[in-house]
Amino acid sequence: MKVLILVFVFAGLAAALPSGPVNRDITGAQVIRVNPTRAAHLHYLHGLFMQDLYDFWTEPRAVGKNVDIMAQRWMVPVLKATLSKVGIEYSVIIPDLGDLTEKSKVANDRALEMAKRRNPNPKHNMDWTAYHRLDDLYGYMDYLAETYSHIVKVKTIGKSYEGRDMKMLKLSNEGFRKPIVFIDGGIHAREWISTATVSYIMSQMVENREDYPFLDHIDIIFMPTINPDGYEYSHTHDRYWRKTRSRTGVLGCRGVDPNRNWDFHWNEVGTSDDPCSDMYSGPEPFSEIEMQNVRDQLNKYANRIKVYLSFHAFSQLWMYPWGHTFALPNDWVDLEDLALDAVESLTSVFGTSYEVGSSMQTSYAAAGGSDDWAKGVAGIKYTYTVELRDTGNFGFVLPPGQIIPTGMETLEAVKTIGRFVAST
Ligand code: 0X9
Ligand code: ZN
Repeated sequence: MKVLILVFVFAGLAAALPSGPVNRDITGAQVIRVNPTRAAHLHYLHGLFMQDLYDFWTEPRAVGKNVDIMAQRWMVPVLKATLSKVGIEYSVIIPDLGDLTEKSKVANDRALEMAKRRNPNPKHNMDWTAYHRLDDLYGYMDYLAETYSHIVKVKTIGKSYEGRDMKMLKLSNEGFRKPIVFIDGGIHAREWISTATVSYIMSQMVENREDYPFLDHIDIIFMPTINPDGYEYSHTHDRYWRKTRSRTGVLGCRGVDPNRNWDFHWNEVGTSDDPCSDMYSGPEPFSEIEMQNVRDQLNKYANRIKVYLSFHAFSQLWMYPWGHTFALPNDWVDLEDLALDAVESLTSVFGTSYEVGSSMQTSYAAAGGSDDWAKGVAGIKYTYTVELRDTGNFGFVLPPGQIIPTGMETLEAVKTIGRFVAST
């Protein structure tokens, strides 16, 4: 009885507080895995997800598919009691997120230190044995532009809200207007593996250009992080920060979910009007300067961009539009075919398996994503959102030792796409 009363007190308290991760404290927080075995479970979890009281690391997708929920310490008993009450079984996959985060920070700092010490090239600090800060990444992009000036151009396409550069690298041997593959990463700050993977692929293709003959026929644009403020904040303050860092007018609740901010069916589904929410779509479409900057580049090159790839983490999904409706684009078979080929190449490296399908089918409803806009407004035929490793064992804190393997396998997928574009 006492427990029950406590649960209600906690639940009441939770409802009275602003939702979302205000001053997120992860000391003693847990990540809890549930497996909805019935449609009713899924429905219930979806309701919980929409309440925005917890950080859903993976959203309710389908019966039989795990859902990982992060609960802050004081909400853990509430969540467990809630799940038990409705008969949903759960297991604790991360018993102390604060502890794990601290350990992974120590491991990454050590890896960074070692990378610096062993640095084979004094002209930059970048490597892929650790997750690097923005300065190292940008220093490396500038180094590539200087060293490979015949094929690389690095441009600052604008500034972020907090005044950081937004750098874009174009790999091209110019000559004529070739088709383009546009690749971005880091739209969600905490998804570090996406920034690291895009920069890995960029590095391989620039520094070993001769191994990629299809580059004679296509150009590739790389933007390893399109949310630089969020990325830095996730290194310095809150490892699980997802959004931009713009002021919202609500004290203590900054940022907009940049992947809910694009002007295509904006704010229709899977979004929030609450500035404290991690899915806040913003006061209006393209309220975020960073997304305006990327939009302008996509518009600029729209008739040459054949494939738009946006890398995220995690869940191992290769998704095509739409994210705002269950309906499929008319040409979905073409998109699915290319995705299946890309995933086959990826899997051939280490056996990592990916699921392929539309965003709505494979994950959940979410309008205002860059992929939907790139197809629906910019008219780019092949647009994909890729959720990289893993499937939840480490989630956002994927150990740095997995950066290179993730990069290697994803590179194979991008090569398949590059060859396809070059041959059409
Ligand atoms: O919700 C998102 O923005 C993406 N998942 S994540 O866990 N990385 O946040 C999926 C986006 C899929 N595309 C659309 N819904 N348009
Ligand atoms: Zn994401």
